[in-house]
Amino acid sequence: MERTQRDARSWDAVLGLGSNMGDKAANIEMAIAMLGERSDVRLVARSRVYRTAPWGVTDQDWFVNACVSVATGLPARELLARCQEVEHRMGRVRRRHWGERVIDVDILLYRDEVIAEPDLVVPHPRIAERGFVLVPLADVAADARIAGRTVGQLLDAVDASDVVPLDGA
Ligand code: PH2
Ligand code: MG
Ligand code: MG
Repeated sequence: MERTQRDARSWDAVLGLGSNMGDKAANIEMAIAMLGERSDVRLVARSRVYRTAPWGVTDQDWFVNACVSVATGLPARELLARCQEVEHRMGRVRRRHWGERVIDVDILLYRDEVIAEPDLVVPHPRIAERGFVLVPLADVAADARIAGRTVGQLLDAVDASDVVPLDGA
């Protein structure tokens, strides 16, 4: 995880993580550790960890959000299975759409591929609307392009005032 975001091609995918139940920050750390457990997914860089206001369904507790970039030879679908395995092992229970969860691991970007399948849409379809995704994503992949605009440009266009580093940095 020593490399930084300087070289966008240092990663194959960027994953978004979120938690708003239990020890949220510890859940994010555990998920990151689990994602890097096997040698076929290597952590390249990680974002800061943010406290974020709930988006979409607002009658729920605040979230902790972060991103990691990974190098992997796994196809996107196998990487998705790995993300879901981490969610399952951490005891994720599906309650309501956009609702509370112990951990959520989403594929935000997979190389420069566009994937549109019923259960896998990459780039993640709502990145451009979500400060809680764009702020950590900009930490690891500010120059990545989504539909012709860079992550940094997308971030400039949203109000991210409710996305605050947990460590106060
Ligand atoms: N995830 C959602 C819905 N709303 N809000 C925040 N702040 N963070 C999330 O990770 C999040 C959310 C559905 O995936
Ligand atoms: Mg998800
Ligand atoms: Mg999500």
